[in-house]
Amino acid sequence: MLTKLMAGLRACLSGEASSPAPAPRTAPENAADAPRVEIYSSAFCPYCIRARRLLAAKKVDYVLYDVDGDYARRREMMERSRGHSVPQIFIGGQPIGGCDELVALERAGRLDALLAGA
Ligand SMILES: N[C@@H](CCC(=O)N[C@@H](CS)C(=O)NCC(=O)O)C(=O)O
Repeated sequence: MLTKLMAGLRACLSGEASSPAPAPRTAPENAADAPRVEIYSSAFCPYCIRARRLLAAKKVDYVLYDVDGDYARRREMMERSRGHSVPQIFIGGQPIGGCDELVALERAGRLDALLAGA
């Protein structure tokens, strides 16, 4: 248990925590029929920052849920995603996983289609 916690902490600290996440986009630039993108996130989580950067680079609007200190929101995240780490990302209501899964979809050339609702 302690080993797992330490590994998680190390992973967090070894990331890009020093650079801030981009602000969530507020101007709705997604196509009107594009699926809703939601991300459960924590302020100092490098995986969250990375995932949000990727979405921002693609000019994707998303709904951001900050789970820091919000136990109800974190519980909702765990129930919806069946995951316990942040970020947890949903596209069109479907859980796609965390940052690694988002990046894997991008590398596989499948993310744009998902974001377009194809
Ligand atoms: N593979 C995951 C790693 C995410 C991760 O380790 N997040 C850390 C925060 S930086 C976390 O939530 N740790 C707590 C836990 O795993 O319960 C991803 O790509 O999203």
